[in-house]
Amino acid sequence: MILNERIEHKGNAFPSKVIDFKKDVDTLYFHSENGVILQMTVLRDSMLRFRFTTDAKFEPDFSYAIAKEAVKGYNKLEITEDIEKYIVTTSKLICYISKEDLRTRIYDAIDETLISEDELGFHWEESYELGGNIVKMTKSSPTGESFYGLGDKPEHTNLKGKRFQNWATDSYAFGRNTDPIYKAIPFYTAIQNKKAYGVFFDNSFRSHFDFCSERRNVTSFWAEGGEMNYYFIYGPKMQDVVASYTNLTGAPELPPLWALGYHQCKWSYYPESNVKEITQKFRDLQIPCDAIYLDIDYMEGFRCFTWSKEYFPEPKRMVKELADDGFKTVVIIDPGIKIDMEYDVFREGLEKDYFCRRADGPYMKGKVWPGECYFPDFTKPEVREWWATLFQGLIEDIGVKGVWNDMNEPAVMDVPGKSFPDDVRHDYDGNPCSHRKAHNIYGMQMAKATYKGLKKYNYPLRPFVITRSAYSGTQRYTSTWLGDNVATWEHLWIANVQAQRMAMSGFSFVGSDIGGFAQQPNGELYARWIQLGIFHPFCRTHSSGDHGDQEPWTFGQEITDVVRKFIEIRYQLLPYLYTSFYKYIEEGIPMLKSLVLFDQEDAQTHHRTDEFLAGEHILACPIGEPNAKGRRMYIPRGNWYNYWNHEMVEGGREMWVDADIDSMPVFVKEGAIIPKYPIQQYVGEKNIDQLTLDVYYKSGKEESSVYEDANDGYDYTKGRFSLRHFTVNGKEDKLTIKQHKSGTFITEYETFKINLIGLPFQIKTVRVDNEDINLDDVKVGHRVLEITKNFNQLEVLA
Ligand code: MIG
Repeated sequence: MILNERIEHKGNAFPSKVIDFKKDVDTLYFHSENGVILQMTVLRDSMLRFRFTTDAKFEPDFSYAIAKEAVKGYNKLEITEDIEKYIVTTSKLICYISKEDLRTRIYDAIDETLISEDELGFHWEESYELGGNIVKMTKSSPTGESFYGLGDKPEHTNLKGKRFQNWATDSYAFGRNTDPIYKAIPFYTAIQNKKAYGVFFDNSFRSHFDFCSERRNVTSFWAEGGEMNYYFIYGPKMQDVVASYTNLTGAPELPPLWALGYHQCKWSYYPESNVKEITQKFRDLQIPCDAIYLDIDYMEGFRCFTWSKEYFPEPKRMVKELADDGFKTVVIIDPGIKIDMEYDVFREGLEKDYFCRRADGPYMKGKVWPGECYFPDFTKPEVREWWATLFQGLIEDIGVKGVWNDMNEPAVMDVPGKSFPDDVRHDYDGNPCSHRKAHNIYGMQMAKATYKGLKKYNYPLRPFVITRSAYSGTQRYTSTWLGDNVATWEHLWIANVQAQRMAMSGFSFVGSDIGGFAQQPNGELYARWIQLGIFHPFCRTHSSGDHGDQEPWTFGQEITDVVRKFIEIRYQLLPYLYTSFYKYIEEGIPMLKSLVLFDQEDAQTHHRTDEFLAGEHILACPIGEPNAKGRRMYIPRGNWYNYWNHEMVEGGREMWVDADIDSMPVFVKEGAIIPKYPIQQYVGEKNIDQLTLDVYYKSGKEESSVYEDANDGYDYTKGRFSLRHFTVNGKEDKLTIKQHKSGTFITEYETFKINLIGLPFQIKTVRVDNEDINLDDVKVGHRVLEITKNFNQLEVLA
């Protein structure tokens, strides 16, 4: 095969000629003369893992990212060779491995187009000071290739032409060019010739990605230690790449339904009377809300797992009273444990030797909110078990329903690097290492330990955890927010792209601090941000509180009404959001889809940032500037109904959409069925005695589903759920809705209220399961029917 002439780079070493090849079931080993081994595993027909060592031997294979349940198995694995290369063929991919230098080329097995090709390929630089290698990979990138993903980068959706690094960093008031910030998710998807593939570089050291920034036609990624260890994931659909990555790194369990409600937070609501005042105001003003947060001031001197006697003298009573009013209490827990011999958590951690140590033995001492602290080594299983037990008081006894993990990058105040020094030691689940390797997974392991605690003490109900820092795979344990943003219009844009990017990075349960954390928004900005926020899987207002109030009623009557209207829409859409969560955990389908993810074939979508799909069928686009009466936006291909006036628009073009302050551009895909609940002030306030189905007529077919269960608990894992699958099929004079239900959960409502939107004819006949029924019995309005929920087939005829 003809590969680019190898360029010798100063200081870099390269694999030499292959001298040996072995196969062990799904794994192939290619040994080169100079001690490099490429271990290539065929995980699936469309997923290959590449792992290199330069020392003739591999270290134990250990990763925090990979899910135990990840699907493995392929239909075809064939290995052949010719003079210059080995050829590995699966049913989806053909991979060439050069005998000269281990460079690879990957082709689509079906149409044999080239998908990805090593440029310099794997190479490395020895790191004498620190030991090990800086491991590097470069791949050729044809003009026209686009790049997406990489977690929380506050940047344009398309990463082409830019360079990033992954090193979890506390980033108060970060901006559009700040990199890195809180999360480290070394996974990207590329689209080339309308075909998508992904690369997951599973290396927890500080890593770097260069998307044609240094050299125009080269993409590279490297890490400051560890192994060159990456997964190549083929689509060709971007959604399939993301779904495979999500399967590989794991999906969460279903959250309790209330967690998809609206949450109110501030640093800080205290004392108790202030908390009560806030929650009461929600009920008085009839603004739905499910969760109230307590920030660090609820503790006694910022000691985790304690309560301020002054501000919260009787937490159990308070939490219960809040719960009686429909509010779930969520409390913050930071990693820093105050050095204080009178403090039992500290004493126990010290006695049991659970805190991180410096290389030469002393404890890792750092200043955070409580003052000087030690920090648990969450990378040690025993420490995670211990941490989990600490939640008994908060959860089992006091009745707290959710825990918020902050500062877990980990953040340390007033020190260079704002975190632990590199020499700090970690157990890394029995693979002892320095902080260089453990830094990026520290927050993840803290969130995991917290999740374990909640799962244990909240059982049989579901845990709810929210974390600030994360590595790939963290989505298995927790939701996340996007850190300390700012109350500016630019940050509204950032929140939008960050949330989309997180979703396409396998982490859907995400939301921003609505209104901005630092500074105070004006009413207009707050309202526009709420409009965006109701479409994010996690929907919470949070602010630092230093700059004034930030509650739905802070900005006067007009804004309060707008905010209420949109939060009410979120509550109506709960079954829709819940269904998209279900699809996310079952199939890995991201809950938010950037347009490129929705329709990669349309090159127009490759550079769009603002428009996105929430779930399968709703297209939304926030208003991103003041005084707007609407905006221009790109409507993706297909026909869409304007959510507000039901006018149909044809997509594949940019257009102006009206949206005064009380509105926002929202469209529904034709053929969709959008399920709705009545407005509730909190989840469970009402019995759902009717499910509304908004049916958007389409000439042709479209599928929708509605997932429901007991809204909490684990019975759903034993089949106690209700999954309705609907197929809408529209003709000129007839609309058919087929329903197929699976699962053993019996939803409590008796009827569906069916709104037939865009129906192009007058209803003359209604047929349920092949029987004509009396129109007067089912017609409750112009194009509104009330039908028993048990129908298999509903036909509406002209
Ligand atoms: O140093 O707990 O991102 O959400 O309100 C600041 C106080 C610590 C940072 C979090 C923010 C939280 C705040 N915390």
